[in-house]
Amino acid sequence: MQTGLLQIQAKLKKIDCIIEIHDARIPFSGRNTRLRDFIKLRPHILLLNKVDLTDFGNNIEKQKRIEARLKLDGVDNVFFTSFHHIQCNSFLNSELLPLSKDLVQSRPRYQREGAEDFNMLVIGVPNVGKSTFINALRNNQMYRKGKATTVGAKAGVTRSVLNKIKVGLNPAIYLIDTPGILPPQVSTLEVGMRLAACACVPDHIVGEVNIADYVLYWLNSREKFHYVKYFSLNEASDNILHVLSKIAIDNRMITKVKSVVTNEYVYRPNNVSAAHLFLSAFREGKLGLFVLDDDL
Ligand SMILES: Nc1nc2c(ncn2[C@@H]2O[C@H](COP(=O)(O)OP(=O)(O)O)[C@@H](O)[C@H]2O)c(=O)[nH]1
Ligand SMILES: [Mg+2]
Repeated sequence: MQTGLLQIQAKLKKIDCIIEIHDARIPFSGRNTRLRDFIKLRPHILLLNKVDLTDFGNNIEKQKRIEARLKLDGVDNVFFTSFHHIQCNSFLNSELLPLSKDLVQSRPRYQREGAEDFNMLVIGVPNVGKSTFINALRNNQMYRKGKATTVGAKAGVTRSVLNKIKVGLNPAIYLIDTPGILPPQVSTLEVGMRLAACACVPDHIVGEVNIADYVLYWLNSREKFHYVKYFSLNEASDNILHVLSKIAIDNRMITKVKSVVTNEYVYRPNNVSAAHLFLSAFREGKLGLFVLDDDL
Protein backbone atom coordinates (compact mmCIF):
# COMPACT_ATOMS: atom_id res chain seq x y z
CA MET A 1 0.00 0.00 0.00
CA GLN A 2 2.92 2.29 0.77
CA THR A 3 4.10 1.71 -2.80
CA GLY A 4 0.70 3.04 -3.90
CA LEU A 5 1.50 6.40 -2.34
CA LEU A 6 5.01 6.43 -3.75
CA GLN A 7 3.73 5.61 -7.23
CA ILE A 8 1.21 8.40 -7.01
CA GLN A 9 3.91 10.77 -5.84
CA ALA A 10 6.03 9.80 -8.85
CA LYS A 11 3.13 10.39 -11.22
CA LEU A 12 2.31 13.71 -9.69
CA LYS A 13 4.89 15.60 -11.75
CA LYS A 14 2.80 14.94 -14.83
CA ILE A 15 -0.54 15.61 -13.20
CA ASP A 16 -2.43 18.90 -13.25
CA CYS A 17 -5.47 17.94 -11.24
CA ILE A 18 -6.35 15.18 -8.78
CA ILE A 19 -9.80 13.61 -8.68
CA GLU A 20 -10.19 11.85 -5.35
CA ILE A 21 -13.13 9.48 -4.95
CA HIS A 22 -14.43 8.43 -1.56
CA ASP A 23 -17.51 6.69 -0.24
CA ALA A 24 -20.27 9.17 0.62
CA ARG A 25 -21.46 6.93 3.48
CA ILE A 26 -18.19 7.71 5.29
CA PRO A 27 -17.31 11.26 4.21
CA PHE A 28 -14.99 11.77 7.21
CA SER A 29 -13.67 8.27 7.81
CA GLY A 30 -10.67 6.67 6.21
CA ARG A 31 -9.52 9.30 3.73
CA ASN A 32 -5.76 9.30 3.61
CA THR A 33 -4.54 12.51 5.20
CA ARG A 34 -1.02 12.05 3.85
CA LEU A 35 -2.69 13.04 0.64
CA ARG A 36 -2.94 16.55 2.00
CA ASP A 37 0.80 17.01 1.44
CA PHE A 38 0.28 16.22 -2.22
CA ILE A 39 -2.89 18.11 -2.79
CA LYS A 40 -1.45 21.33 -1.51
CA LEU A 41 0.58 21.32 -4.71
CA ARG A 42 -2.18 20.32 -7.12
CA PRO A 43 -5.82 21.22 -7.61
CA HIS A 44 -7.97 18.60 -5.93
CA ILE A 45 -11.60 17.65 -6.43
CA LEU A 46 -13.34 15.21 -4.09
CA LEU A 47 -16.18 13.08 -5.44
CA LEU A 48 -18.26 11.60 -2.63
CA ASN A 49 -19.65 8.67 -4.55
CA LYS A 50 -22.42 6.12 -3.95
CA VAL A 51 -24.66 8.93 -2.82
CA ASP A 52 -27.55 6.66 -3.90
CA LEU A 53 -26.78 4.58 -0.80
CA THR A 54 -26.99 7.56 1.56
CA ASP A 55 -29.99 9.31 3.02
CA PHE A 56 -28.90 12.76 1.85
CA GLY A 57 -29.22 12.33 -1.89
CA ASN A 58 -31.34 15.42 -2.41
CA ASN A 59 -30.89 16.99 0.98
CA ILE A 60 -28.94 20.15 0.22
CA GLU A 61 -28.75 21.10 3.90
CA LYS A 62 -26.97 17.88 4.79
CA GLN A 63 -24.69 18.19 1.81
CA LYS A 64 -23.76 21.74 2.85
CA ARG A 65 -22.92 20.55 6.36
CA ILE A 66 -20.63 17.85 5.01
CA GLU A 67 -18.97 20.34 2.68
CA ALA A 68 -18.41 22.80 5.52
CA ARG A 69 -16.83 20.13 7.67
CA LEU A 70 -14.59 18.96 4.82
CA LYS A 71 -13.52 22.56 4.21
CA LEU A 72 -11.96 22.55 7.67
CA ASP A 73 -9.79 19.68 6.42
CA GLY A 74 -8.73 21.76 3.43
CA VAL A 75 -11.10 20.15 0.92
CA ASP A 76 -12.66 22.96 -1.08
CA ASN A 77 -14.19 21.22 -4.09
CA VAL A 78 -16.76 18.52 -3.44
CA PHE A 79 -19.28 16.80 -5.69
CA PHE A 80 -21.84 14.24 -4.56
CA THR A 81 -22.05 11.53 -7.20
CA SER A 82 -23.60 8.23 -8.03
CA PHE A 83 -21.98 6.54 -10.97
CA HIS A 84 -24.93 4.23 -11.16
CA HIS A 85 -27.36 7.05 -11.71
CA ILE A 86 -25.72 10.14 -13.04
CA GLN A 87 -25.26 10.77 -16.67
CA CYS A 88 -21.50 10.59 -16.59
CA ASN A 89 -21.18 12.66 -19.74
CA SER A 90 -23.24 15.56 -18.58
CA PHE A 91 -21.68 15.59 -15.13
CA LEU A 92 -18.28 15.58 -16.71
CA ASN A 93 -18.96 18.19 -19.36
CA SER A 94 -21.04 20.61 -17.39
CA GLU A 95 -19.48 20.32 -13.95
CA LEU A 96 -16.27 18.40 -13.47
CA LEU A 97 -14.28 19.53 -16.50
CA PRO A 98 -15.14 23.24 -16.22
CA LEU A 99 -14.16 23.25 -12.55
CA SER A 100 -10.92 21.39 -13.16
CA LYS A 101 -10.02 23.77 -16.00
CA ASP A 102 -10.63 26.77 -13.75
CA LEU A 103 -8.61 25.25 -10.94
CA VAL A 104 -5.67 24.35 -13.15
CA GLN A 105 -5.63 27.75 -14.84
CA SER A 106 -5.88 29.67 -11.60
CA ARG A 107 -2.62 28.48 -10.06
CA PRO A 108 1.02 27.63 -10.86
CA ARG A 109 1.54 24.37 -12.73
CA TYR A 110 5.18 23.88 -11.70
CA GLN A 111 6.90 21.44 -14.07
CA ARG A 112 3.80 21.49 -16.27
CA GLU A 113 3.89 25.25 -16.88
CA GLY A 114 3.27 25.91 -20.56
CA ALA A 115 1.94 22.43 -21.32
CA GLU A 116 -1.15 22.71 -23.51
CA ASP A 117 -2.93 19.63 -22.26
CA PHE A 118 -4.24 18.78 -18.79
CA ASN A 119 -3.72 15.47 -17.06
CA MET A 120 -6.09 14.29 -14.35
CA LEU A 121 -5.43 11.40 -11.98
CA VAL A 122 -8.13 9.46 -10.13
CA ILE A 123 -7.18 8.30 -6.65
CA GLY A 124 -8.91 6.87 -3.60
CA VAL A 125 -9.12 3.97 -1.17
CA PRO A 126 -10.33 0.59 -2.50
CA ASN A 127 -13.91 -0.03 -3.63
CA VAL A 128 -15.15 3.55 -3.81
CA GLY A 129 -15.90 3.51 -7.55
CA LYS A 130 -12.65 4.55 -9.21
CA SER A 131 -12.79 1.88 -11.91
CA THR A 132 -16.51 2.46 -12.47
CA PHE A 133 -15.83 6.16 -13.02
CA ILE A 134 -12.91 5.56 -15.37
CA ASN A 135 -14.90 2.99 -17.33
CA ALA A 136 -17.83 5.35 -17.65
CA LEU A 137 -15.51 7.97 -19.06
CA ARG A 138 -13.91 5.47 -21.35
CA ASN A 139 -17.33 4.75 -22.80
CA ASN A 140 -18.36 8.35 -23.05
CA GLN A 141 -19.55 10.01 -26.22
CA MET A 142 -16.29 11.59 -27.10
CA TYR A 143 -14.42 8.35 -26.97
CA ARG A 144 -17.02 6.52 -29.03
CA LYS A 145 -16.79 9.03 -31.83
CA GLY A 146 -13.23 7.85 -32.11
CA LYS A 147 -11.83 11.35 -32.05
CA ALA A 148 -9.88 10.76 -29.01
CA THR A 149 -8.22 8.25 -26.95
CA THR A 150 -5.08 7.13 -25.49
CA VAL A 151 -2.06 6.15 -25.24
CA GLY A 152 1.30 5.95 -23.66
CA ALA A 153 3.13 4.06 -26.36
CA LYS A 154 3.56 7.21 -28.45
CA ALA A 155 6.75 9.20 -28.45
CA GLY A 156 6.79 11.93 -25.91
CA VAL A 157 4.49 10.16 -23.54
CA THR A 158 6.70 8.57 -21.00
CA ARG A 159 6.22 5.07 -19.77
CA SER A 160 5.44 6.05 -16.24
CA VAL A 161 2.32 7.89 -17.40
CA LEU A 162 1.09 4.89 -19.35
CA ASN A 163 -2.33 5.04 -20.88
CA LYS A 164 -4.40 8.14 -20.97
CA ILE A 165 -7.98 8.68 -22.01
CA LYS A 166 -8.95 11.91 -23.68
CA VAL A 167 -11.98 13.28 -21.89
CA GLY A 168 -12.12 16.91 -22.96
CA LEU A 169 -11.16 19.34 -25.70
CA ASN A 170 -9.80 22.92 -25.69
CA PRO A 171 -7.59 22.34 -23.88
CA ALA A 172 -7.18 18.61 -24.35
CA ILE A 173 -7.91 16.96 -21.04
CA TYR A 174 -6.68 13.48 -20.29
CA LEU A 175 -7.50 11.09 -17.56
CA ILE A 176 -4.77 8.69 -16.50
CA ASP A 177 -6.19 5.27 -17.24
CA THR A 178 -5.16 3.54 -14.02
CA PRO A 179 -6.37 4.84 -10.67
CA GLY A 180 -4.06 5.45 -7.76
CA ILE A 181 -5.02 3.21 -4.90
CA LEU A 182 -4.57 4.81 -1.51
CA PRO A 183 -4.31 2.90 1.74
CA PRO A 184 -7.26 3.87 3.94
CA GLN A 185 -6.34 5.69 7.11
CA VAL A 186 -7.58 3.81 10.15
CA SER A 187 -7.31 6.28 13.02
CA THR A 188 -9.65 4.51 15.44
CA LEU A 189 -11.36 1.14 15.74
CA GLU A 190 -14.67 2.80 14.84
CA VAL A 191 -13.19 4.23 11.63
CA GLY A 192 -11.75 0.81 10.78
CA MET A 193 -15.12 -0.85 11.24
CA ARG A 194 -16.87 1.76 9.11
CA LEU A 195 -14.34 1.27 6.33
CA ALA A 196 -14.90 -2.48 6.62
CA ALA A 197 -18.68 -2.02 6.58
CA CYS A 198 -18.31 -0.16 3.26
CA ALA A 199 -15.91 -2.83 1.94
CA CYS A 200 -12.98 -0.42 1.72
CA VAL A 201 -10.81 -3.05 3.40
CA PRO A 202 -11.01 -6.71 2.37
CA ASP A 203 -13.55 -8.64 4.47
CA HIS A 204 -11.13 -11.34 5.54
CA ILE A 205 -8.92 -8.83 7.32
CA VAL A 206 -11.61 -7.93 9.84
CA GLY A 207 -13.78 -11.04 9.39
CA GLU A 208 -17.33 -11.12 8.01
CA VAL A 209 -18.93 -11.96 11.34
CA ASN A 210 -17.10 -9.12 13.11
CA ILE A 211 -18.12 -6.63 10.43
CA ALA A 212 -21.73 -7.85 10.58
CA ASP A 213 -21.58 -7.48 14.38
CA TYR A 214 -20.51 -3.85 13.99
CA VAL A 215 -23.21 -3.15 11.39
CA LEU A 216 -25.86 -4.69 13.65
CA TYR A 217 -24.65 -2.57 16.57
CA TRP A 218 -24.70 0.54 14.38
CA LEU A 219 -28.22 -0.16 13.09
CA ASN A 220 -29.60 -0.89 16.56
CA SER A 221 -27.98 2.15 18.13
CA ARG A 222 -29.67 4.34 15.47
CA GLU A 223 -32.94 2.47 15.80
CA LYS A 224 -32.79 1.46 12.15
CA PHE A 225 -34.66 -1.79 12.40
CA HIS A 226 -35.36 -2.44 8.76
CA TYR A 227 -33.18 -5.58 8.92
CA VAL A 228 -35.77 -7.28 11.15
CA LYS A 229 -38.35 -7.28 8.41
CA TYR A 230 -35.89 -7.84 5.60
CA PHE A 231 -34.57 -11.04 7.17
CA SER A 232 -37.96 -12.07 8.64
CA LEU A 233 -36.64 -12.03 12.20
CA ASN A 234 -39.04 -12.13 15.13
CA GLU A 235 -37.59 -9.02 16.71
CA ALA A 236 -34.57 -6.74 16.82
CA SER A 237 -31.56 -8.32 18.49
CA ASP A 238 -28.14 -7.27 19.75
CA ASN A 239 -26.82 -10.77 19.38
CA ILE A 240 -25.16 -11.20 16.02
CA LEU A 241 -24.93 -14.98 16.38
CA HIS A 242 -28.69 -15.25 16.91
CA VAL A 243 -29.33 -13.08 13.88
CA LEU A 244 -26.83 -14.92 11.67
CA SER A 245 -28.04 -18.37 12.73
CA LYS A 246 -31.59 -17.46 11.78
CA ILE A 247 -30.45 -16.08 8.42
CA ALA A 248 -28.31 -19.18 7.84
CA ILE A 249 -31.14 -21.59 8.60
CA ASP A 250 -33.67 -19.66 6.51
CA ASN A 251 -31.26 -19.65 3.58
CA ARG A 252 -30.12 -23.23 3.99
CA MET A 253 -26.60 -22.20 4.79
CA ILE A 254 -25.67 -25.26 6.77
CA THR A 255 -22.29 -26.90 7.20
CA LYS A 256 -21.47 -30.39 8.32
CA VAL A 257 -18.84 -30.46 11.05
CA LYS A 258 -17.36 -33.22 13.13
CA SER A 259 -18.11 -32.81 16.82
CA VAL A 260 -14.95 -32.97 18.91
CA VAL A 261 -16.99 -34.39 21.79
CA THR A 262 -18.85 -37.25 20.14
CA ASN A 263 -16.71 -37.57 17.02
CA GLU A 264 -19.94 -37.63 15.00
CA TYR A 265 -20.99 -35.32 12.22
CA VAL A 266 -23.41 -32.56 13.16
CA TYR A 267 -25.05 -29.82 11.12
CA ARG A 268 -24.43 -26.19 12.05
CA PRO A 269 -25.65 -22.89 10.63
CA ASN A 270 -22.89 -21.36 8.52
CA ASN A 271 -22.58 -17.96 10.16
CA VAL A 272 -19.85 -16.76 7.83
CA SER A 273 -22.08 -17.26 4.78
CA ALA A 274 -24.96 -15.63 6.64
CA ALA A 275 -22.70 -12.68 7.54
CA HIS A 276 -21.82 -12.38 3.87
CA LEU A 277 -25.52 -12.17 2.99
CA PHE A 278 -26.19 -9.69 5.78
CA LEU A 279 -23.30 -7.46 4.63
CA SER A 280 -24.33 -7.64 0.98
CA ALA A 281 -27.83 -6.50 1.90
CA PHE A 282 -26.41 -3.66 3.98
CA ARG A 283 -23.96 -2.59 1.28
CA GLU A 284 -26.61 -2.63 -1.42
CA GLY A 285 -28.86 -0.37 0.62
CA LYS A 286 -31.48 -3.05 1.22
CA LEU A 287 -31.36 -2.46 4.99
CA GLY A 288 -31.87 1.27 4.48
CA LEU A 289 -29.92 4.29 3.29
CA PHE A 290 -27.39 5.72 5.70
CA VAL A 291 -24.41 7.91 6.38
CA LEU A 292 -22.30 5.95 8.85
CA ASP A 293 -20.40 9.09 9.87
CA ASP A 294 -23.49 10.67 11.40
CA ASP A 295 -21.60 11.51 14.60
CA LEU A 296 -18.29 12.89 13.28
N1 LIG B 1 -24.49 1.90 -5.27
C1 LIG B 1 -23.43 2.30 -5.95
N2 LIG B 1 -22.44 1.43 -6.24
C2 LIG B 1 -21.38 1.86 -6.93
C3 LIG B 1 -21.27 3.21 -7.38
N3 LIG B 1 -20.09 3.33 -8.03
C4 LIG B 1 -19.49 2.12 -8.00
N4 LIG B 1 -20.27 1.22 -7.33
C5 LIG B 1 -19.98 -0.18 -7.07
O1 LIG B 1 -18.95 -0.26 -6.10
C6 LIG B 1 -18.12 -1.40 -6.33
C7 LIG B 1 -16.66 -0.96 -6.42
O2 LIG B 1 -16.49 -0.17 -7.58
P1 LIG B 1 -15.07 -0.04 -8.32
O3 LIG B 1 -15.25 0.92 -9.43
O4 LIG B 1 -14.51 -1.38 -8.63
O5 LIG B 1 -14.20 0.60 -7.14
P2 LIG B 1 -12.61 0.86 -7.09
O6 LIG B 1 -12.05 -0.23 -6.23
O7 LIG B 1 -12.47 2.19 -6.41
O8 LIG B 1 -12.08 0.85 -8.49
C8 LIG B 1 -18.64 -2.04 -7.61
O9 LIG B 1 -19.49 -3.10 -7.24
C9 LIG B 1 -19.44 -0.92 -8.27
O10 LIG B 1 -20.49 -1.42 -9.07
C10 LIG B 1 -22.34 4.11 -7.06
O11 LIG B 1 -22.33 5.29 -7.39
N5 LIG B 1 -23.39 3.60 -6.35
MG1 LIG C 1 -10.66 -0.53 -9.27
